[in-house]
Amino acid sequence: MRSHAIFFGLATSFLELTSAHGFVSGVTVNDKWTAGSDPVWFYYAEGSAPATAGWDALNQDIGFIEPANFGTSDINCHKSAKVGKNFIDAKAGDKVTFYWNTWPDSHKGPIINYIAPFKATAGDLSWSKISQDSIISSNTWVTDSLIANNFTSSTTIPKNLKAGDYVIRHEIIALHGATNDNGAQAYPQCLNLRVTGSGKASPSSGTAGSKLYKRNDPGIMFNVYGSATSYPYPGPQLWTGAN
Ligand SMILES: [Cu+2]
Repeated sequence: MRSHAIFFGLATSFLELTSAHGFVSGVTVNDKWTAGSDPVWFYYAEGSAPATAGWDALNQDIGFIEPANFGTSDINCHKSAKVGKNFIDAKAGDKVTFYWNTWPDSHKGPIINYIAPFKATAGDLSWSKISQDSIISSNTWVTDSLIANNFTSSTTIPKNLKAGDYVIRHEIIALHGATNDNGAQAYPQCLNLRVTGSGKASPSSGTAGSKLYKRNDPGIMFNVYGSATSYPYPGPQLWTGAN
């Protein structure tokens, strides 16, 4: 069994050094809060970490998945992720607002949301992209909006999505180093989602996490310091079959 006090102390100092990045501390749907996974879970005594809807991962450095690892299972829900224990309750058509604990100004890039039919193992998830945002206006990115909105970002659950259990994957791809090969940084966050409603549409097929991106995709090797007015989104086309 891990020693709670000693490891919590280490975690606190480690998180202070690296807290410039962030994680999704939770979501709201219709003003109801559901907690996500806090990476500090790792330092709790075995079995005593709080149960949340978020997938726990080995992201205690609040770090990222580098493009060299985009072909691995880690790109699904962050490093060595384990299924969340709770679910966010929502109706098809509801707005889900993600609360990041913080985010650095310098880490501009797109925010992309996916859903997958629920599976308990990251490598079994098959993703359909439901929304994506990037450049708002010259040199202003959706990550700037996130910071301006108290570190929040929202997406809408497709209104005709069939009721059932899903995993929602909310991701920021930071592009501050992306002019270099292997310089982009993916910050995927997964949470379990229980959808109700009378919708009829199921994602017919999705994309395995390990097939979403390649390190030389134009949206992964991208100059964020130029004056681009459009952004070549990486990953599959938007799935609109339940809109
Ligand atoms: Cu960074």
